[in-house]
Amino acid sequence: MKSYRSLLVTVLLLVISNLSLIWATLYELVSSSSKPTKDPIRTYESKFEQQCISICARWDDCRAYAFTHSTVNGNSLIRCDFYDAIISLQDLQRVDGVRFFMEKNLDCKDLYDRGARQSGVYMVNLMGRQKKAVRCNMDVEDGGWLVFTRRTSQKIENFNRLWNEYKNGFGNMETEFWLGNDLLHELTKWKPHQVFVWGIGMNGQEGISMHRDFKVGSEDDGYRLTYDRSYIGLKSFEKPGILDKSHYNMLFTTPDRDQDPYTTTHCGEREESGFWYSHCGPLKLFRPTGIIWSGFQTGSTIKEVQIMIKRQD
Ligand SMILES: [Ca+2]
Repeated sequence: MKSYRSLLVTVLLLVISNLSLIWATLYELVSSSSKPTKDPIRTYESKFEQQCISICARWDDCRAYAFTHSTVNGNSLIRCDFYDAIISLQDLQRVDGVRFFMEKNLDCKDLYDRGARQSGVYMVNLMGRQKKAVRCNMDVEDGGWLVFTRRTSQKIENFNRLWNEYKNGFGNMETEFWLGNDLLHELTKWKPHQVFVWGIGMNGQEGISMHRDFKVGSEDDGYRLTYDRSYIGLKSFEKPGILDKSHYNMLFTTPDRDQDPYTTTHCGEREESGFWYSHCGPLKLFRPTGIIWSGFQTGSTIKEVQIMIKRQD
């Protein structure tokens, strides 16, 4: 009888530890020294961290938890704060000794589908294999867009960069940046994506270009750019985009690598930035002097441009 009981206890412990393992894979550590600025929906005190995980996993409205471990008068105390919303990195405050966990999300689309509505920088588990902070645009066209480059009239970032810098990415997600061509290739190889080029003028007028099946080739193929050339029109915008006319099937060009088909000119050198140039192209986002998107608005009158991608349904 005694051995039967101990077997039962062992089996139960095994089941519990396996469940905890399954639950643990639902969350990931976002920060080891911060917690959300907003108030938790519930708080729980426990002796084991696993309890916090399993409670959050059981509640449909639990999206994240902060875990605080402290010792009071020699007694170990664990406090779990639960949150019902996905938290962006801007909404975290530094608090030593608090670890913050969030549901695993593969990309900005996952975040949007789970209720995130604020554009900003989020920690995601990209493609299920790479933990990375990415900028998500949740405002335009049903949200869930992963921004791969952003340029504003403030011209903060230097885009006059070399092949390897465009390959690996550079800049600051809060301001201006280029996510990286290797990552663009991996993402668009992983799942079909649509692309959305969005710009806004100083007068508030918006211009866009939107296409399905956006793909960036491998480095060996010069990061060749392809997409469905039919334009997806949207009523909220006045003018169609122009990405399809000049950039289709172009290889990536940087100031140190000329792959554009303009035989007498090196567009990367002339424009002092990288892009899928053809005849130096109508879309010049990164000139040191400002953004040019001919057919939309010219010169420095453009306030901001973002190019973003989203996993297709
Ligand atoms: Ca050339």
